[in-house]
Amino acid sequence: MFEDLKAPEADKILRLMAMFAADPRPGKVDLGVGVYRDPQGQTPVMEAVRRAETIIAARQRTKSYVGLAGDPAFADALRRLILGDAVPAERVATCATPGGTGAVRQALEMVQRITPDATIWVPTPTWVNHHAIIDHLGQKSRAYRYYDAADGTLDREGMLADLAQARAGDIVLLHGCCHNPTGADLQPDDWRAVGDVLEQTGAIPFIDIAYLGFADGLEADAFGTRHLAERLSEVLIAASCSKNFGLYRERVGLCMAITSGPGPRAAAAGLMAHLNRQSYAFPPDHGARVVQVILDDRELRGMWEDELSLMRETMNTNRAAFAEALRAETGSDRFGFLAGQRGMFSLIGATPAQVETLREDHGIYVVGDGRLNVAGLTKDTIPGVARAVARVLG
Ligand code: PLP
Ligand code: TYF
Repeated sequence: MFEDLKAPEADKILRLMAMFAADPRPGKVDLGVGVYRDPQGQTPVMEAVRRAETIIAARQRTKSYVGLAGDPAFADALRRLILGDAVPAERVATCATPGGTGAVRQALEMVQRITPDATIWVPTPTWVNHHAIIDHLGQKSRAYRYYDAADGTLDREGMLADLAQARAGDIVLLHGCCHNPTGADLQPDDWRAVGDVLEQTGAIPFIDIAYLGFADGLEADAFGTRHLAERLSEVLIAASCSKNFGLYRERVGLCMAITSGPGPRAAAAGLMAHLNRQSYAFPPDHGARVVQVILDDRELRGMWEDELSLMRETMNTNRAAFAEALRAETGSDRFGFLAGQRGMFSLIGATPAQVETLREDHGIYVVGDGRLNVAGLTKDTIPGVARAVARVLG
């Protein structure tokens, strides 16, 4: 059966990760895959996570199965973190998934099951896995304008004009905060305008929120999600704890469906559990339990929030320092937009050839579309990276 098989094209971000690992040059700099790094260049286990794991190790008496939708206490804690009291729990169906990617997959599977003719509206650009999963499921998709590359900001007018063309029941994919790959986010006023368009068209938002707490703080970063949750009767949400809890390999995600009331909620919850069953039955529990223990314990939660704030400050400090170094190198404000964007990623506007030169000649690893992970920078690497970017992008 495998004789004539052609392997599908590999994920370009993960391919870059392998190339970086194989590069023997000592001065190489990884600005590729979306992993947070501290000022020493490490991705440590967060202290709150370590403590929660100690508590779990001491108290856990069984590793028996939990349930198809995962632990309800985890779902409840993460729902409250993201949604606050924007919607009553009786309207929200939840199901734990392997990572945010699993939540994206399960949400889109639900759409496929319920409304196979729906068009999925995706921002240009968006995370590569959005396209990969939508194409895998054979869903119809349409691009909406999102990013104004000329000044590194949201193309608000283009976005609203395109989304006005969505039909009732279509799905509009939005990034909750820290847009991947542009770092250009919707501001409260933009969320309100998107809410207006969704109300007018009857399209349903699908919010992918993988970086809560990485932009301006837990409350500020949840604004858009909560705003739409308050206004609309139906919202899909895919949440990840990979980044903000540093639990990448544990695979912690939650799929949420806000419904109009208890009846539809029960049906959606049933469908989610069913979809988990078809794919892998029980979602991973360890990382989800770590998140629940942290969120439900005052001391651990405070510790986690402090650590998260430090991570956010590191990224925002890197942004300002990198923009400043590029200003000094280029004598222009061409890269000034980097300081105003949020999250791990920004597009530096490099062509594929320039990305290759950065890698081959300077040992600087940036994703092929010119996406750079600002968390991969440190005080020591910023001057060299800025010099190389200025020279190569000349
Ligand atoms: N959605 C977006 C936009 C992402 O950038 C990521 C990457 O981390 C995810 C979802 C989910 O990641 P994971 O499956 O590792 O939780
Ligand atoms: O965009 C990123 O770098 C992260 C990590 O298939 C990631 O979101 C990259 C590729 C992938 C899954 C996760």
